[in-house]
Amino acid sequence: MSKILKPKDIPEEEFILSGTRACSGCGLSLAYRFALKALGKNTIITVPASCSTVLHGMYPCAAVNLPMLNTAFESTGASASGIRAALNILGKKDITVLAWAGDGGTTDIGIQSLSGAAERGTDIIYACYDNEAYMNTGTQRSGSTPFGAYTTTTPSGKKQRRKNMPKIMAAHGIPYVATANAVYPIDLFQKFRRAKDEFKGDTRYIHIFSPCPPGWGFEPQDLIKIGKLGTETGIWDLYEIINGKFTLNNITMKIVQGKIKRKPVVDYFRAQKRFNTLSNNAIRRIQEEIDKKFQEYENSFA
Ligand SMILES: Cc1ncc(C[n+]2csc(CCOP(=O)(O)OP(=O)(O)O)c2C)c(N)n1
Ligand code: SF4
Ligand SMILES: [Mg+2]
Repeated sequence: MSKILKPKDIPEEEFILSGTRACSGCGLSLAYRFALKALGKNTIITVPASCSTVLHGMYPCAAVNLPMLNTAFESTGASASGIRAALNILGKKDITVLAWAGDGGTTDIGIQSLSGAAERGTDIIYACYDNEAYMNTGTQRSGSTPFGAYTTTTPSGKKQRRKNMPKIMAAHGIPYVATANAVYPIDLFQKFRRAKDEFKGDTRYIHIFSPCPPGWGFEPQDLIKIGKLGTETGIWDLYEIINGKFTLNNITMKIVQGKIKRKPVVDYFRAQKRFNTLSNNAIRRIQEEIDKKFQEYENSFA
């Protein structure tokens, strides 16, 4: 990534007002705050049914100080495409259209309209904040719930692997795909800025790791600790895919370069109640997979 920003480079202007209805310690709220700071006031947002609609509050009030359209669960890509088309007819090409959706709304029910928008190269930024389940409706499994996680529909732990949604989006040939982590807000800010300024005119996709205290089973004050463990253990990697070229960033790159020591995955799993049924054997197997992935990274980047 180009120049690394410092906290003083982040604008003070806020687009989320105080008093949202999100839970304490919500990763989604933190990510949203910094994404909107990066995009600025010339932005229209569209959001499907999700915790984000809860965060926004009930009509006629809204916790977000920008134009925002609620849309049906499956329709975020289509809704963003429609807003873009209307703005283009009005000659307002400088306005950014942000689609902001959860993992259920993105990897499951909304994947068709997102895929269509990306195939058309629609000029939007689509962000999936991934709390790894259907949280708004009480923690049901999604296509992005990781192996072994408890949800109300996987009471003994999910038996399947998650979808790799960023790679699915990269396969559409769009120019900018990135991952981010809510607890690294400067990295996240920089990726939204980059998407806005450097790749305008095409579909851009950012997938954000967004820890959720009630859904994952940790205390709200541990948001930053849990979020960091996700990346420090190699479970959630930070990368960009720019015009098809894959690059690691930030903590993940530092681990690969040997500047930071990678932590064992057991630290991440044992800090969350949702993994209570994950056996030690399963954790060992996941550790081996992560080690293998990092060996491949080292072969390419170290
Ligand atoms: C067609 C349809 N099916 C089901 C629902 C109920 N519903 C509303 S939000 C939601 C879960 C959303 O999960 P996700 O997209 O991951 O966002 P999160 O709540 O986790 O932020 C569901 C199932 C709906 N609104 N519309
Ligand atoms: S359930 Fe999780 S994602 Fe939803 S508002 Fe609460 S902390 Fe945030
Ligand atoms: Mg979710």
